[in-house]
Amino acid sequence: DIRPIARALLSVSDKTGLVPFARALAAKGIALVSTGGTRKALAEAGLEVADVSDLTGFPEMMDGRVKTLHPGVHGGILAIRDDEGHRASMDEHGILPIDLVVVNLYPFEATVARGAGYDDCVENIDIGGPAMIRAAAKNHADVAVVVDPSSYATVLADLDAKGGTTLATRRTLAQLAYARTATYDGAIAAWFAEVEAKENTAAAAQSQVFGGRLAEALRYGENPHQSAAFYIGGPARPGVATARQLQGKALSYNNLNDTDAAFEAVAEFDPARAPAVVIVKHANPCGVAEGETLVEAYRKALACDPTSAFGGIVALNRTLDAEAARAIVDIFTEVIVAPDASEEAAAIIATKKNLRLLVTGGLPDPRGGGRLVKSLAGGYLVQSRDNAVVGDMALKVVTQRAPTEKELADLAFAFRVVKHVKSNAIVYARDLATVGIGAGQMSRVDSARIAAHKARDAAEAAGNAEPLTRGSVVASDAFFPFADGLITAIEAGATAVIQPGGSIRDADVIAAADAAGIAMVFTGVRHFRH
Ligand code: 93A
Repeated sequence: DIRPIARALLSVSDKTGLVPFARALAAKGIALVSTGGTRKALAEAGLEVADVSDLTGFPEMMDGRVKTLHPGVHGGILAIRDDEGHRASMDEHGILPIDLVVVNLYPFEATVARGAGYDDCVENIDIGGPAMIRAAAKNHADVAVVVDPSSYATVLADLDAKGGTTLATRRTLAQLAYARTATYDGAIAAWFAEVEAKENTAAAAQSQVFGGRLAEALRYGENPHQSAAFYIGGPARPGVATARQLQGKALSYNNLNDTDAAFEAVAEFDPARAPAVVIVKHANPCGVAEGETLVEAYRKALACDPTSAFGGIVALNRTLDAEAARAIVDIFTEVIVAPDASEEAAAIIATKKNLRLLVTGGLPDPRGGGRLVKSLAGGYLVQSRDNAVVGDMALKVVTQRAPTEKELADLAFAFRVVKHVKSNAIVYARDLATVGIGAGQMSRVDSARIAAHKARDAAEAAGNAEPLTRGSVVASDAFFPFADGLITAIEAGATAVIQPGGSIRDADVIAAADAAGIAMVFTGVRHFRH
């Protein structure tokens, strides 16, 4: 059971003790074959060494991923020497027997340990090395395998004593070989597990912020070059997350965002009191109204800014009925969202294939809690919902004139709406309908002007002599820092004002109101929304 060694294949990453070992082998007349780096080390030491490409007829390729994976190598290792058929195959294909395989593997464990990146770790997964090691160990009847420099002495001792390796040595070496490849694969598996665990932790950390699970990958984000997804989470509230889509195209990122804005706004209006409709464009209301019926509320909301309402989102606080459905399909609308829809209404909407109809089963509670998340570079801002409701506020009359009952109703209505308009927000309202909305300006006076300007445009379009702001009330989401914004509103025709108050110039602003004979109330609560 002694096997002499005529040819040794050496392919090692750890080159410790390599040269003296190879020199000792060469001194015994053993032919040496090596892969690139190993061959170079041996040749530099003055040893004669063939290249593994002499056995394969192929160069090392693909950045070394394929160098020994070839029958010229594996046939030479796996051939059973006293099997006639195996010998015939070797002869036929010019395969030379390899009697000693000396391989230690790409340093995967060390690469991971030094904190290398993902790709670096993957590239350090040795394929050809373990294949040779396992092949040689399998064929231990004829072949000796060495996986660690600490075994070099064992092999040399056998050669010195017996002129070849003993079966006992080859079996021990085979055992060490499989133990090594098992440990190696174990380390790779453990690394994958760790990578996965890290990713899960990151995902868990994210979902802690979002409190969510992935509901849907979206085609794109706010713009086509942005990727996007919809996560559902947090305390359940009737709305876009829980809605049933009865028909229409898939909702886009902007549709979801706008639909949410519309539905949250319409939820401010108690369905037990009156039907209400909110029309939203680009996350801002462009028309809000209460009416005797839904269709009346819709017509009033639409009249506020019919230009902007084109392609808008319509939210209703009651079950969509046929009359309202007929009015809504009259102009191009992207989405309708309501607690429910009658069969007749759904059939009317069905005539517009692309129009999305969402039913939510209810309205969210405007006083409900919850968290709002906004991301910024490298972090998140988290705040509780703005669940302040004007009906709960202690309104304080600050002018000589108190608002009339009608004005008071419109003031409360306007303040409900202004909460859902991006700051700086100014809302003119009359007869429980918005008649001018100024949103998202950097100065409050500009918002007041824009709202009045839009009201004039709407009046002109409707053929009215006077803008609807004449005799309206006005709401401001935050205090007027100067009298100018208020004066703009007075010039537009507002007769009463609702605002938080709290400016150091409140006295000037109150004086301007008194001078014009208008009524003003302070809420003490601000409704910024950015
Ligand atoms: O990339 S590999 O998996 N593909 C192979 O075909 C292959 N053959 C040997 N890695 C391969 N090896 C490994 O190369 C050996 O296990 C050894 O760790 C290393 C020796 O390469 P060199 O002689 O070029 O330093």
